[in-house]
Amino acid sequence: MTTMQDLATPVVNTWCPGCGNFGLLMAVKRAIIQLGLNREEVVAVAGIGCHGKVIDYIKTNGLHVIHGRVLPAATAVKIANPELTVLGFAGDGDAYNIGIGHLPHAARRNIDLTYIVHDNLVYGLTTGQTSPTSKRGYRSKTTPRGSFEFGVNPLTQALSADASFVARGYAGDMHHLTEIFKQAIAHEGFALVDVLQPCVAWNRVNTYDFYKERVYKLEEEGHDPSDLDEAYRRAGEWGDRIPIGVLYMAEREEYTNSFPTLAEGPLVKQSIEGIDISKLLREFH
Ligand SMILES: Cc1ncc(C[n+]2csc(CCOP(=O)(O)OP(=O)(O)O)c2C)c(N)n1
Ligand code: SF4
Ligand SMILES: [Mg+2]
Repeated sequence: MTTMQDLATPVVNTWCPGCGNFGLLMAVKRAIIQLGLNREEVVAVAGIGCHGKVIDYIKTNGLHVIHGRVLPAATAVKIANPELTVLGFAGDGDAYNIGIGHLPHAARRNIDLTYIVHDNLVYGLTTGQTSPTSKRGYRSKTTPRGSFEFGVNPLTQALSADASFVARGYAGDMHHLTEIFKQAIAHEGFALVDVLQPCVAWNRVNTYDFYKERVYKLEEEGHDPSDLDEAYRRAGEWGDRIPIGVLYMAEREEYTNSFPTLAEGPLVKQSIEGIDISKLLREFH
């Protein structure tokens, strides 16, 4: 049985006091423990940004990749060994700017990954620039007169890419977020969990107070996650009311289950005896 102690690391945490990442991290740990996962069988893949430090603070396998490339790296890990639980951690800049091209492909493949986006609606690590999810009118050092672009809506993006699991969580409600993570990890296929994660250092608009007044739980309003039309409608809500919970969930064939090379088991367990890779290696000389 995995415990909180097992998942602790000796690394000093450098997130700002009060950062929403703390609630998110705790919810991930609780989900791993409550699902009975072994830390040796979990791989956390993280991008570059404040969010990326998450893998320093959780004792599972960890892979810190370049900005925007969480999904390709996580996909490779899952293909190499589908027996692993693969969690991708990205920022809103990471996932929806430089990395957005990977989202529809992971979604249409329905590869069994849980993609957790720390959505603070700002570039945190690089000191507060406007991000792709920043709302129109958002003022920062890169948009001092207010952004005149409309923000990306991650939920409608994922729905239109045929993602089989789409959810939004809130880092200020750790218990609720834990339940969402548990469902996302248990879901056999690609799962996006966009997490509203207050950045107390730079984002003075989307604060804990802002969300406290607005978030409501989908399940408390009888939302049916199998209803795609309704999922789209709820995904469009932002303003006085912001939904959190599972918007959409569907059963669909998972990618590695139909991957021909994996029919004989995970690649890492297949014998490479008698396979000549010298020609391939020469290409890298
Ligand atoms: C290819 C590349 N482009 C740009 C950067 C610079 N950079 C580092 S983190 C970052 C954005 C961070 O914002 P986000 O992804 O939202 O993460 P947060 O810090 O908010 O968690 C950028 C642009 C980089 N490291 N690599
Ligand atoms: S800059 Fe923002 S996102 Fe980064 S650690 Fe500080 S509060 Fe958190
Ligand atoms: Mg960010």
